[in-house]
Amino acid sequence: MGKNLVEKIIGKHLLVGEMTAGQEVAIRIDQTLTQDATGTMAYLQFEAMGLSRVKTLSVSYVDHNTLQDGFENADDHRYLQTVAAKHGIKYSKAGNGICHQVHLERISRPGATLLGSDSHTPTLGAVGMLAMGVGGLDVAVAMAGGPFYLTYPRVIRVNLEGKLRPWCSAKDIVLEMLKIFTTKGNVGTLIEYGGSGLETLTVPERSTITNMGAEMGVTTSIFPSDEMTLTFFKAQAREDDWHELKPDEDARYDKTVTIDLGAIQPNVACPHSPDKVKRIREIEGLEVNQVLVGSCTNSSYRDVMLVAAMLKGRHVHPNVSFGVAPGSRQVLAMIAKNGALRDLVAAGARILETACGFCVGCGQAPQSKAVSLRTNNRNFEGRSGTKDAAVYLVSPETAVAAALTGKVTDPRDLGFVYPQIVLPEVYYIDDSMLLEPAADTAISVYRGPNIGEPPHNKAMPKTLTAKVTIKVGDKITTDHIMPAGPFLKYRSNVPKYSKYVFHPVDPGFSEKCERNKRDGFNSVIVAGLSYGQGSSREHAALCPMYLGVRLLLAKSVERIHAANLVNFGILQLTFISDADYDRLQDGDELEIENVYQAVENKQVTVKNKTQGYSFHTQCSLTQRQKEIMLSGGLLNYAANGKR
Ligand code: MIC
Ligand code: SF4
Repeated sequence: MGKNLVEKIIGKHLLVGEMTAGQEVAIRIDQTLTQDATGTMAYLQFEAMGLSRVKTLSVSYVDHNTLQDGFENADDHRYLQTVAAKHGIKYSKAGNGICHQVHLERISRPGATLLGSDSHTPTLGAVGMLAMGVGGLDVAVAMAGGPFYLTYPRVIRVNLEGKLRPWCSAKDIVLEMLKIFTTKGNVGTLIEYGGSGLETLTVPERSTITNMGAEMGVTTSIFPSDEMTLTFFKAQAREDDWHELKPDEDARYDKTVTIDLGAIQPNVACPHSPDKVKRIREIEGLEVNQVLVGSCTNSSYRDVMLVAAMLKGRHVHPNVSFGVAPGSRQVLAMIAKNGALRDLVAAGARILETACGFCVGCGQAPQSKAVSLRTNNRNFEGRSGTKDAAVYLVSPETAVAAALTGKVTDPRDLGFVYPQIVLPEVYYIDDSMLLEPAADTAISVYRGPNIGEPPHNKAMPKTLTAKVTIKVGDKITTDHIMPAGPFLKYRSNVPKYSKYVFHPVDPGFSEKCERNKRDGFNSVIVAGLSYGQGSSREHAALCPMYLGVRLLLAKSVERIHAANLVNFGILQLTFISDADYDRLQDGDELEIENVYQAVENKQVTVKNKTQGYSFHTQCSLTQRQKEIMLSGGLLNYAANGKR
C-alpha cells in the first residue's frame, strides 16, 4: 500500500507511537517559529529550561505588537532580540513582515516539520511542510530538543479539479471549504490537497488555502511539493532547499472530497464567523465603510499586485477607508520598485505597516456599526476593535470591487478585464532584517519592567472543590477568553493581562475568580461546543490558571486550546449529556473527589453540591496528558525530569 504525504513526513520523524488515526505519536521537530505576542512567554519558558542553544532551526518574528503605544512593546522586542541572539535563534525585526509570509519566502523546506506558536503556522503546508500551530510552551520544549506529541490524524484528501474562472481566486476556494467543513468538528483531521487543479495554483495561492485550514480547526493542511513549488524556490534563490514530495499513486485516505474549481464563485464569510459563507451575490449592494487588504492570508506579492493592477488609473470611493498592508518587506520593496506602490497611493490607498496590524485589532478599528470588508481570516465579534462592526471576509478581488464602488460588488460586474499577475522570476532578496544569532552566548538578555517570570501552577489537589464562575455558549474563541488588540502589550505581564480574561463576555470575571480564591475555592468555566477556537495563545489557559481556574466543563474543546489547558494544569472534562450543561448554573459549587483516581477512568463523576446531584463527564486525555495536568502543567512535569 502506498503512502500519503502525512505518512511520509511523520514516518521520517516518528519517535514514539503507531501511525494510526486517534493514537498519540511523538515526532521530531526540525523548525520552530514564534511571533512576539506569544514569543516572549515561549522564550521565558525556554530560558527556564536552562539550555544554552536551541536544537532546532528557530526564528523569532516581530509582527504582532508593532504599534508601540507605550514602552511595553519595544521592551519586549529588545528582550526577544537579545534572547534570540544568545540562544541561537534567528530574529526577524519589526518591519520585515508577517511571520508566515516571511517563513514561506525565506525559511520553508518541503518535508520538514515545523511548530509555531501561532495558529496559522499551517500556512507553510503550501510548500509541503508538516506545519502545526501550538502554544508557546510546546515550542519551547521543541527548541530544547524535546519531542512533540500529537494525535495521529485522520487524513482527508481534497482533490481540486479544473481551473478557477476569472475574478475567482484562492480565497474563494478556501471559503468554499469552510462552507463544507465549517469551523467545528474537525479536531483530529488533516487535509491533504491534490488533483489536476494544482497545476494552476501557485505557492502564494496555495498558502491562502492552507492558512485558513486553521479556521476549520484541522491539525494542519498540506500540498505536495511539485514543479510549482520548485518555481517558487527558484524565484526565492533557494532551489537547493527544494525537493520533490508527492503522495504515492495508491495512497490511502480516510475520506476524499472533490472540488470543481471551475464552479467556484466569489464568496464571502459573513459576521461573525469564518464559516458563515455566502456567495457575494447574496449580499451585493450593501454599503461599505472600510476595506482592508493584508494579513497572512492575502498579502503576498501576487495579491498586492492584483490590488494595484485593479486600482491603476482608478480611485477609491470617497466614503470608503481603504488600507493595504503588504505581507513582507520583500513584497513592499518590490511594489516600491515596479511602480505598483505609486498606483496604490494614487488611487487613495492608505499604506499600512508590513505587519499583522488590523487583523489582530491593532489599529484600523472601523466606525460604529461599520461594514468592513477584509481579506484576513477571522471575523470574530469585536476583534476589529469595534464591537458593533460587521466584518466580512473576502478575496482581494472582491475587496477592491467594494473599494471602488462603495458597496458590496461582485468583481465580475466591474466591467473591466481581469488583470493577469505574472509572478517574478526572481524575487527581491535582502535578508538584512533577518538577523543571525550571535556566535557566542555571552550576551546579556534585556528585560524591561513589563517582562515577568512565567507563573507556575501547583499540583492538582486530591479533592477539587470549585465554583462555576462563568457559563458560556458554543464557539467561544480565544479572542473572547483573552482579547488581543489594546491588551496585547500585556502578554509578558501575566498578572496584568489576567485582569482581562473574558473581558468581552464578562468584565467582572477576574474579580470573581479572586473572590473565589479568597474564599478557598478554585474556579470552573462551563462552555458549549468548540470551546477555545482560533488563536494558539496559551494565555487563554495560562491567565485563567493564574486566576485559579482548575476545571473546564465543555461540550467540546478545540485542539490547540485543549493542549494548552493540559500544559497549564487545567482539567478538561466533556459533557456526556447536554442536559447536564443546561442544568449547571453560575455560582454552583462542584466537587470531584480523589481527582487522581477519578481521571484514571474515562468517566469522571462531578458532584454539584449546590443543587445536590451528581453527573458523569468524559475525560479524553491520554495517560501522559493526565500526568502533566495533575502535576500542575508541563513546566512542573519537565522539572520532574519527564518529557
Ligand atoms: C491570531 O490571528 O489570532 C493571532 C493573534 O495570530 C494568534 C496568536 C496570538 O494570539 O498571539 C494565533 O492565531 O495563534
Ligand atoms: Fe497575524 Fe492575523 Fe495572521 Fe494572526 S491571522 S498571524 S494576527 S496576520
